[in-house]
Amino acid sequence: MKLMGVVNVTPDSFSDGGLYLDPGAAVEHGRELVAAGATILDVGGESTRPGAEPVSEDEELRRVVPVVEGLRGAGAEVSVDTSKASVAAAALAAGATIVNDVTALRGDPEMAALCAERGATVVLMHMRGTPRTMQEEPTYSDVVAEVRGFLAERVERAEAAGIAAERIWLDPGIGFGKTAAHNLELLRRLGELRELGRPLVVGTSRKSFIGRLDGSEADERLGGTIASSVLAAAAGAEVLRVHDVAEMDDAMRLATALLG
Ligand code: PMM
Repeated sequence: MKLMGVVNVTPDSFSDGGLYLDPGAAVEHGRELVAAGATILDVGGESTRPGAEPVSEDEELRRVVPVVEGLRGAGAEVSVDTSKASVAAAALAAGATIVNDVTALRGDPEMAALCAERGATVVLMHMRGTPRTMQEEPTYSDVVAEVRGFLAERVERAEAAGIAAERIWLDPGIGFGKTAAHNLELLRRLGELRELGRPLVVGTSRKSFIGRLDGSEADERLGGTIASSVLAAAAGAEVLRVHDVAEMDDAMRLATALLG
């Protein structure tokens, strides 16, 4: 199990927007997350919160590249959270090894070939619609079957583009075009996604479905984040994408000792 610490270099991410917009502050934060137990740092320059507007390529490059450069050699693998091939290319050149693409290679026609050519690991995430529209009444007949079918199709596309099977990780996209009930169903039946045979990444950290259940605001969702992430790990998630790495690392040590 690996902890992927979130380093958002954005003014508007839902729980930490604007905190680390300065590259120095973002690098410092990333180093703290490594000290706290992160083995992957996910650097993102475009907010994907519900309703978010896209950012320009220039702006995303300006935000992301200095932070990836600053975190090279910090003791963790660096992942770039982007759906733009130009941003991924610059981040890979600056030391990133993982491309975390919330569009699962659908956002930019150049992305799959780039990842194949550079030998990057790719995270393929399920999302219904786009961040601007995704929370407009999402409906599924069987959310787990649909997410599974989508991810299976994206794996085929990625492999057809030349991305090695062992470099493909999958993510159900908690909160991306899903109601609270859909998110719970996906977490409860995570085992069905393991049948795809790829490592699973799960990101519940501070998300609104937790607030729907316990009434918490984004900065009060640590308990729900930990409970959902520990259970996801117990169900087979290999990478947990979280903001609160120190607390998550403590919880996982205990959970691992108990569950083996
Ligand atoms: N969630 C967010 C952003 N990127 N990437 C993956 N692979 N999985 C996620 O669940 C995910 C993601 C939104 O959270 P943030 O705005 O706090 O970064």
